[in-house]
Amino acid sequence: MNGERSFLRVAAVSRIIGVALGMGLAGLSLTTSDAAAEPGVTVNLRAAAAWIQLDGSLLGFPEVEWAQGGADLNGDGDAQDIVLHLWDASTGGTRNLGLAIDGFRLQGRWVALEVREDAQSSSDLNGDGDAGDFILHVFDNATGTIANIGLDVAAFFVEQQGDTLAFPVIEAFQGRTDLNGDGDLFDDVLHLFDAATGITTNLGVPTWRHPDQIQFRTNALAVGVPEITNADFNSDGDRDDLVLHLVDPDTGAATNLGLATGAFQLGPQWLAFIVAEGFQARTDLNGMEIHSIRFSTCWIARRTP
Ligand SMILES: [Ca+2]
Ligand SMILES: [Ca+2]
Ligand SMILES: [Ca+2]
Ligand SMILES: [Ca+2]
Repeated sequence: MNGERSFLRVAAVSRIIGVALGMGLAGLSLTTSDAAAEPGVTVNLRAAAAWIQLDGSLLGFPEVEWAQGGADLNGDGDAQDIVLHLWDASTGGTRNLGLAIDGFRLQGRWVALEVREDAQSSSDLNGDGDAGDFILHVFDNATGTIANIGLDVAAFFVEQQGDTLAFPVIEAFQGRTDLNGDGDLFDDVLHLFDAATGITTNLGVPTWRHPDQIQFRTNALAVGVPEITNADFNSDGDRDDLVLHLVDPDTGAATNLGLATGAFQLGPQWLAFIVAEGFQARTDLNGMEIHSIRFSTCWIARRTP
């Protein structure tokens, strides 16, 4: 399971920030000065960072304890953790969140971070009786407070729209709980967290932990739903497909488009996606009768206002 998590983490990190995991373990040395972030001045944060993500003026970087003089940055008595720090270029201040993480995502006011139970004093942060989970926390950069959401989530797949965060919760790690009610424990199930109210909602829609398979825009979520642990959503006689669904974040209602897709993009006005004939009942969708999974047909739909 850790191998799976590591693979997903590397893929997601590369996508989000374009920096390979592990780069900078010997120290972040971008700079010539310790001065504040004035125009034309580079600043050395003097922190060994595992990777970085910048959103606006806020820079997030997990600091590596063993590469930072053996400092115990999360106060758990060892120097084996990577601990999330935030640096605000508008103030020059660095904040140590004091939590050992596996991933994080900066999006505006809210910072989603995935705290490792085993690296955080072996604490059971989701209350499921073990200390092997990676638990979603949300930091409020406006107030400086942090909330434990108590759910096992891969933070790299958190999407945000305003104050609402959308993410998959992993059944197998969340107390082995069947979160979509289909009788198995194999699913990653879409949830929402309203950071303004603190309310979590289980939408019951299975998702796939892969880049861009959850996309969140105003009043809509586009989700690639895997058939393999669920049902034949595109009615082509197999359960090998990833089938595009649209979910209303307000009501939780899911609309199955009944089409196999791997690539899609949800914008403010349009939904564009690719349908592979080979995954769609080997149907000729462009009048050329090739039925390829490699050469696919492009589709676009206008969203309702
Ligand atoms: Ca430590
Ligand atoms: Ca636990
Ligand atoms: Ca299930
Ligand atoms: Ca199918």
